[in-house]
Amino acid sequence: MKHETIADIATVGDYIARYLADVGVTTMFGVISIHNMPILDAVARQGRIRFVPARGEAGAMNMADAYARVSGGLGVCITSTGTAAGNAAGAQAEALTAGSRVLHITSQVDLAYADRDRAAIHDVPRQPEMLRGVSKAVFRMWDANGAVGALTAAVSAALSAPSGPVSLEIPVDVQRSLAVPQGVVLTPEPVRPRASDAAIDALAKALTHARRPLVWLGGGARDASAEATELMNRGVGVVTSTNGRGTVSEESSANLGAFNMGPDAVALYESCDLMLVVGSRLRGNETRNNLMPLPRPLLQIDADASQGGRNYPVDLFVHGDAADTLRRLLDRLPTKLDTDADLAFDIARARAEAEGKMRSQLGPYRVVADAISEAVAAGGHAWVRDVTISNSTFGNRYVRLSRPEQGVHALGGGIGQGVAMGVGAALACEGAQKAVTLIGDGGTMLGLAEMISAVDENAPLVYVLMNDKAYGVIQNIQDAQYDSRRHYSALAVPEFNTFCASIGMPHRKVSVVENFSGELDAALAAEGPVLIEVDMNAIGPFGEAFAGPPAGSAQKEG
Ligand SMILES: Cc1ncc(C[n+]2csc(CCOP(=O)(O)OP(=O)(O)O)c2C)c(N)n1
Repeated sequence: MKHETIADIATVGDYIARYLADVGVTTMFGVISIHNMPILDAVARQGRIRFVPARGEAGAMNMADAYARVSGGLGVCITSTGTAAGNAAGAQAEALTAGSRVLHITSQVDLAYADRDRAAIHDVPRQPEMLRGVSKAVFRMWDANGAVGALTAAVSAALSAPSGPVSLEIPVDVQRSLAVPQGVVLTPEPVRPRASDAAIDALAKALTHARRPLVWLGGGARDASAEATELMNRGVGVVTSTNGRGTVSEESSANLGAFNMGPDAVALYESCDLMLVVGSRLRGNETRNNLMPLPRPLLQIDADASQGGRNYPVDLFVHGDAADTLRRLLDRLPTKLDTDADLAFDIARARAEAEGKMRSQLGPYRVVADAISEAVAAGGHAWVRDVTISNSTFGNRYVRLSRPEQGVHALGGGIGQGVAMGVGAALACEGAQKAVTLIGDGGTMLGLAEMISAVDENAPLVYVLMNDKAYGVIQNIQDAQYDSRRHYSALAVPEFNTFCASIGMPHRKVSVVENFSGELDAALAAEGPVLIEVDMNAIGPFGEAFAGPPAGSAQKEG
């Protein structure tokens, strides 16, 4: 086949830029370096992809991750060799935890020096091993001939179920080498494991016998919104993990959402006679370290066969893609299951009771929770959260989501990722949508520089900064378990009004909680990023101190 764009596609770097644009990448994030310039120079010359220069690789990776979650497509992050790839590793651990469709393009020293500890600049001799720990898969592009294969393998692996971040090392001399004709670029079709008919027959049989069945949707079910919603409409109750939120709209009365572990949930589970877990790890911090009793029989669908029964013994494990398996299950079920007509009501009541208790725990901050909840529902905004008390209490469950793509949070519990996640989420927002991004002052220190990226990109984004001038949750744990010895937990932070002024980001301060709603409306109406600082020391404490679960049990984001 004629290599029609040979004038533009002189090097492998040019080919990589073209390949990414051809498979639909419109935005990518990273930090430029001598080791990735053949690719980034081509990206700029070709002008088909918006490159977002982050201030650090951790931020770039968080942006790509959040972009992938909100867009439902591929998030691309590009870093340099060694330290730079390492800088992205913490953020990539989060992408791995969440199963995000991220392509991490990193580089390598010249091939003759790679893996040999020859002290080339930027070299880390065991880089693939470092990447392996935080990647679903790791590939290397060895030469120009293999460019199409390496890119296809990496993109396909990132998108295929179970999805996850994939690292692709491209030695810098390979990037610079002459491209060879590779023909037209075709977008790789994600590979999805197909469950056997016998397994789906067994699922159908169990469900038709249940009177009070529940489905528990995890992050692996995010692509199965239509199927899960149809299952609910046929009479199955819904509960989700935090990462599975919005797979079924949380406005539905038969959806308990992520109020999945409190006493009201436990009482509901006791009254149910089947649970079907779809694409969920049943994480320790959402199941009392797997000790919370769940309804029996317990059935599980997962695209990762090795997850079968890992955290709870199951009565039936089905290895398959969530959407495909649920679709074929629906084909076998009657249009209305013979289930208890009170189930939806009982779920709605359990949710209302859990919400009521949570609102009283919030004290004055229920005003903040309500205003955000209303704004996110009205605007269909992305709801991005760092690890802060306000997220552990209301952000993770109370602010209602109607689509899974709205929800972005640090699932693995690492602080400091919210600032950059807000940027990536904002750049994936469409129309009038914005990324409403909840952050704490402590966590913000890790990602502060990416606020400048937000300004540079004019990202449609509202930061809600809960400023208590402390690692609040750590202090609460110190009060509850360490006789109030508050070591290392009151760190100085900038004056945010002057900081914001210096970077050109509008700043609004809320010292009287009743003003929050008006400030949020104004920030949402503005163009580009705005920071609302909630002065928690002026407003006062929560109704109840949040100190995570009791010592010795699974930690909840502490
Ligand atoms: C990367 C990382 N380092 C340390 C921790 C431990 N940790 C959990 S919460 C927290 C404090 C967060 O403070 P802030 O952002 O101010 O939120 P607040 O607790 O005050 O609501 C720390 C240090 C963590 N979860 N992740």
